[in-house]
Amino acid sequence: MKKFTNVHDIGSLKQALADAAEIKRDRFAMTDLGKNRTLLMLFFNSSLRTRLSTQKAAMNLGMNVMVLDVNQGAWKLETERGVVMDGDKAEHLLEAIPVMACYADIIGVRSFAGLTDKREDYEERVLEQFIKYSGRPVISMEAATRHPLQSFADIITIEEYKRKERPKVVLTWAPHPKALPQAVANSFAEWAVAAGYDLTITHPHGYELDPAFTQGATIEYDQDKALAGADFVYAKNWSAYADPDYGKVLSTDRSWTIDSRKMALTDDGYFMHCLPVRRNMIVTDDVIESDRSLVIPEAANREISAQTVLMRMLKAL
Ligand code: AN0
Ligand code: CP
Repeated sequence: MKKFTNVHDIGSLKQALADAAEIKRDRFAMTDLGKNRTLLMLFFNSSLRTRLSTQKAAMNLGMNVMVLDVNQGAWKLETERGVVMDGDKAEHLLEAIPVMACYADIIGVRSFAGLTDKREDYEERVLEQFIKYSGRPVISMEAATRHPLQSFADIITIEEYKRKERPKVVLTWAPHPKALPQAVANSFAEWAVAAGYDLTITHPHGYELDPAFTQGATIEYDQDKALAGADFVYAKNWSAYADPDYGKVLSTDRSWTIDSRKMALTDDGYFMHCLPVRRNMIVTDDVIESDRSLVIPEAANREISAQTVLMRMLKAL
């Protein structure tokens, strides 16, 4: 595997889930595979889970790991070609990428959507430059439009907890004070459809996602109706996608917060969120602390999704 940026890069999802299950049974079965191989993880944005779980996955495979926080200690990087670099950015990505590639066998990149220029975000300009100019396998550790390591971990988790072959999965928008990317929601929808789940997406008017990600899902604007009979409730905030409001917060309506009344509409459903989560905005304390909450198993499966991807990349080196 030369890149991991979306569900299609993984090939057969069924096979990927089988590989993940095998890794989960014994995550130390391949401690020699990554010997003398180096993973470079590059963060343009903050992270807790992605940083730790991906590093742990690499260590399980015997890899060496280097982590660079671009905004803390590295030169600030210009990402657009043709810019007169007379501002605060001291280095261009077009030099930085091949330099970093000299030191790494696999490169992971986190680069969120800027949420000001929709075209720039949806063309994945930063991630695509890494793919094009590094000559190394590239892993998206959340890019502008998708978060595939998270979605893969979410699907692994649903497979572990589902009680029927084709569960009803509800992706619901929930309020948040700041503008967040659509990446987690886009990606979850893409993977849930690929997994063959009965997916319903619910959000206030104005929060429609890019239809490229939601084909195969049912859109229901009434959150209570959407939640009826759900096996899994996947909450997430995202900012508006549609023009002219791209990247804006249109609502912080807390009637969309997932609470115990809403969970009671489900079929004894599980609560999911990728974390980090703002309690009592996205979800109430009692729901996230309940025995139906899968937020910790999801986070634990981030190690498994990352190790599955790294294993495949190492085998293809
Ligand atoms: C990020 C997002 O919504 O994309 C990362 C989630 C994994 N969340 C925040 O910035 C709070
Ligand atoms: N879920 C997730 O990707 O978390 P981090 O932003 O902490 O890495």
